[in-house]
Amino acid sequence: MNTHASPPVSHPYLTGAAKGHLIDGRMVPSRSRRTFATFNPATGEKLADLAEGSAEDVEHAVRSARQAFEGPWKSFTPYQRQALLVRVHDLIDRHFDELALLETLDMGAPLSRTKAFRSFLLQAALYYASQAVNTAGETLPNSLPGNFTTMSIKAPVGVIGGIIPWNGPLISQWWILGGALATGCTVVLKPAEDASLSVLRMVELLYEAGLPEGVVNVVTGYGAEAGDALARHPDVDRIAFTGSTETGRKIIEASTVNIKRLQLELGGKSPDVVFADADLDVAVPGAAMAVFNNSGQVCYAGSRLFVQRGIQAEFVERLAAFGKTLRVGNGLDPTVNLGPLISQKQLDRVLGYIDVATQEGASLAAGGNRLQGDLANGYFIEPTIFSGVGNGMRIAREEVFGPVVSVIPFDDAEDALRMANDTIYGLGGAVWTRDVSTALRMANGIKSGTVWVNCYGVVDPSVGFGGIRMSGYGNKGGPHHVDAFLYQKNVYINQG
Ligand code: TXE
Repeated sequence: MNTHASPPVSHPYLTGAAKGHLIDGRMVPSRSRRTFATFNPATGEKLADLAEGSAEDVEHAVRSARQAFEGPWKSFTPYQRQALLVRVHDLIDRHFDELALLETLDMGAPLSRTKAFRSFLLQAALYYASQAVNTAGETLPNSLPGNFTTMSIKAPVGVIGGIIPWNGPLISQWWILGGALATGCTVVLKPAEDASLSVLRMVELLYEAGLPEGVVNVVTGYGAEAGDALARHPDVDRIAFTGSTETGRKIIEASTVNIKRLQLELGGKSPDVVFADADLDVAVPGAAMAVFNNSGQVCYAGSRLFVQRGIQAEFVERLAAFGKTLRVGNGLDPTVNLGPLISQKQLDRVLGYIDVATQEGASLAAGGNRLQGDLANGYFIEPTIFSGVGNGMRIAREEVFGPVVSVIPFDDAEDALRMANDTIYGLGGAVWTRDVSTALRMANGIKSGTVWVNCYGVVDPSVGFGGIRMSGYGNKGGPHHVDAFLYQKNVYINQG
């Protein structure tokens, strides 16, 4: 199951002086000159030093974004923004292997996973290019006395603050960049301190494609300082955030300074429901990868696996057998399926939950250990399966964010729905069945922003996804997503 191949790699980011923030189209050091290191979670080795952002750097970046918004970017026509996004598409295509390599080194996801993002990113760039010329307002009827023409026009909301998590920055940043570039907004991105490299590189490519200076800026650094300063900044009009529910709450509080618009995608504890009539040849690997993908570091991971009682024993056995086929190791090896967790902090968190589950009486059916030997310097955990879990146990209620699945038995659709919805979250969810009415009943009944039927985790930029309840609000992707970067201005024209 383990592999530790670590081929030598080189990239300009991995040598030389500390990388700066990207402000006004240029790499600049922190005003404080402070730096921090970013590490490879597969080996524990330092990859690069990055500029540590403070409120002063955020101020600099927001000023640059505001000037660009009011300046050269304002005169870009929709066609010019569309053409720019098409050029960005071509550059992503050309540089994809490099972007994927940086992502794998920085946050550990195996190349086998990051490379699969190629088509997603290319589609996203073209999808948002199509949206650049698709932001029409409306003429509206009115019953006013006299001769009035009334209409709504759509205007860009202004400067967007994008706070990005570490579990997939290559894609995450596009939920912000795409909408902003399509609509004429400008951006300050604050990538996660654990994984900033692919964000810096992507934004360099935007400038190579001809983006005017200051339209997209990146301030690297820690959440409590740089992230908080961005969320609090009075000249930022909207925050797009993906991360923990706890930080989401802080961002809501900080945003009250100037009543910012918000899109928040937070934690989850998504239900994945397998009925006895499901095609198990599809459902077993599907349900396994619903939670093991990216070593469980996925917001909509199907971490509560409800299995109909009659097939539970067989299902757990097959799940464990499938888990054994997964290769865990350094993601530079193209045959690896699962990489490390991002950090010691996340490793401690996941191991802590494994202990709690055992203490609460769940049965460990597979895994449960940190990998040792050649992989001991990285943060690797075996794919872990708990069976006999109760929906009230902490392992079934709190987001683990690791390759840990809780198998919970259910009797019928009503029972499954009751437990599926007994959570504070509402991000993803799935049903595996051959019966159309069962599928529809669950799709209608599961309270979450997305429900998958006989599949898990597929996301298309033109459809998108988002959460409800404590998983946040606002869509990422789809036409309504682009709308969130625009505000509606109602115009009344008195024609006398
Ligand atoms: O998240 P944080 P962490 C969940 C997951 C994980 C847990 C903790 O359960 O185990 O969160 O991860 C920035 N103001 N998710 O600690 O802190 C931070 O720098 C402004 C789910 O990494 O939410 C980073 O850029 N920004 C998730 C981003 O917020 C702040 C993805 C996310 O970090 C800030 C990641 C502040 N006060 C974690 N504090 C998902 N939904 O996919 C931190 N940040």
